[in-house]
Amino acid sequence: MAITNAYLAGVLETVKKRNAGEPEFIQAVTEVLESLQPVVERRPDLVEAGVIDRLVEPERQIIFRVPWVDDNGKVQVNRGFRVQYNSAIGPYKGGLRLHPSVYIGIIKFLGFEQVFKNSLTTLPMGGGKGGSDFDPKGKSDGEVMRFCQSFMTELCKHIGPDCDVPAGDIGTGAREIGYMFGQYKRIRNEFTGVLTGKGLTYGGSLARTEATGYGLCYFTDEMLKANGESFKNKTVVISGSGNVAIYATQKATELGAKVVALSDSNGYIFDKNGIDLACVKQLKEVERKRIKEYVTTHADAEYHEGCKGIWSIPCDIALPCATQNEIDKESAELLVKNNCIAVAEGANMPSTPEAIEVYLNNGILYGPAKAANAGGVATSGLEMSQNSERLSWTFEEVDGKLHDIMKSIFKSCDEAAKEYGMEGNYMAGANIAGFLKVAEAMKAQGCV
Ligand code: NDP
Ligand code: 2IT
Repeated sequence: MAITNAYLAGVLETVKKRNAGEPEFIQAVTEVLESLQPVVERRPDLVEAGVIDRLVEPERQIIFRVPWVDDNGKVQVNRGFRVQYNSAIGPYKGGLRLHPSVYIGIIKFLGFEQVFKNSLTTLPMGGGKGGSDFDPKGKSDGEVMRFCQSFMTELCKHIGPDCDVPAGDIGTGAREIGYMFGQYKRIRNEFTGVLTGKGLTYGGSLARTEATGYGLCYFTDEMLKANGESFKNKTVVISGSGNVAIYATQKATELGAKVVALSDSNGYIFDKNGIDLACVKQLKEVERKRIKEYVTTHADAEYHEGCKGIWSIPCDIALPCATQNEIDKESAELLVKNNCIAVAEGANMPSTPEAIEVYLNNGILYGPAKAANAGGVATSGLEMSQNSERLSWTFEEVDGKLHDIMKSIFKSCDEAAKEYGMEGNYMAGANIAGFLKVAEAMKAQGCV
C-alpha cells in the first residue's frame, strides 16, 4: 500500500533522511504510517498536536561500552543499547536482545513496535527496547555472568520499577535475567520489580515463561474462530526453537493441532509424527544444543540445512517465532501454494512487506506481531503488578488473565479494522487501535 496522504508522506521522508542506514526501523515505521492514512483524515486534531511527528522519534537513546573479561583473561568489548521509546501511557517496557546482529536500528524498530503492542495489551506500559551485540552462544556461564554484570553496571543508571522495566528477548532468558537482577540489586541496594521474566524464587510470575507462545496461540485461536476455523487437526509449522517457539508448540498441540517442524539459524527439523516437545525442551532449555540433535533420537525425523526451507513444508497454519524478515515474498508464495490458511507472528516483524502483501492478496488470515505476540509483555505487566503488591498469583490466575487479554486484543484489532473500512485486515486494526490510545495520551500531555 503506497502512502498517498501528503502529510504522512512528508513524515516518512523525514524518517528516511534522519535514519538512513537503519532499514528495519524504516520498514516498521512505513507499515504503521500506511495503516494510519484513514486515521489522519478523520483526526486532524492529532496531526495538529504533532503526535505522529513525535512518535517517529524515540524519547531517549542510550548507547554504552560493555567491557568484560573472557575465560582466557582477555578483555572483550561489546556495545550496549537502551532505547526509551515512548512513555505516554506508562513506564518504558520491553525486552533486551543479545545477538551479534544487534545495532541501533534493530533496537529502534523493536522499541517502536513495542509502543503499539504495549498499548494493545490494555495495561499501563510505555515502550522501550535494549540489548547488545554480545553473542551468548558458545560462552561459558561465567562469561555470560560477567557480561551481564557489566551490562547492568551501566544500564542500572537509566532504569527503575517506575521508569523503565526491561525483560527477555532473543538470547536473554532466565539465566541472563537472573545475573542482571543480582547486579542491579547489589548496586542499588533495592529489591524491586526492575526486570520481568525473573525466576520464581525471586519475584518472577508463574506463566511468564509460557506467555508469549501461549498468547500467540490464544490470539490465533480467536482469529481462526472468527473465520469459522480452529486449531483442531491442523498441521502447523513453527520456526525457531527458543522460548516463543517451544511454548507455541505446546499450546498449539494442546488445542488439537500437530506441529511438524521447528528450526534454528542453521536449519530445520521435520517430524511427520508431530514434534516430541519433551525432547526439544531437554535439548534447548537444559543442554543448550542445536535443533539438529533431535534427529539423533528420532529416526523418522529429517534435518535440513538452511532455515528458510521450513516454509516449503505444507501446513495449514504458520507461526514464525524466530526473527525479523524470516518470511520473504517467495516463502509467502509457497505458503499460499500449499493452501496455508493463517500466519500469526510470534517473532517481531518476521514477514517482509512483500510477504504481507501476498498474505492479504490471497486471503490468508494474518495476525501481526504487535497483536499476536503481545502475551509476553502483557504477562510482564502482570508480573509488575504482583511485584508492586508483593504477592503472587497462581498459574491458573495468570494464564486466565493472559487468555482474556489476548481475546481483547483480537477484538480491538477486528473492531478498529472494521471501523476504518478495512474489515479482516488485522494489521491495520492493530496499528490503528495501538496508535489511538498512545496518541490521545500524548495529545493530553501537551508537546513533550
Ligand atoms: P530465543 O533466544 O529463546 O530463541 C530465538 C530462536 O530464533 C532460536 O531458535 C534462534 O536460533 C532463532 N533465531 C534467532 N535469530 C535468528 C536469525 N537471525 N535467523 C534464524 N533464526 C534465528 O528468543 P525468543 O524465543 O524469546 O524470541 C523469538 C522471537 O520472538 C524474537 O523475534 C523476539 O523478539 C520475539 N518475542 C519474544 C518475546 C518473549 O517474551 N521472549 C515476546 C514477544 C516477541 P539460533 O539458536 O540458531 O540463534
Ligand atoms: O518483544 C517483546 O514483547 C518482548 N521481548 C517481551 C517484552 C517484555 O517486557 O516482556
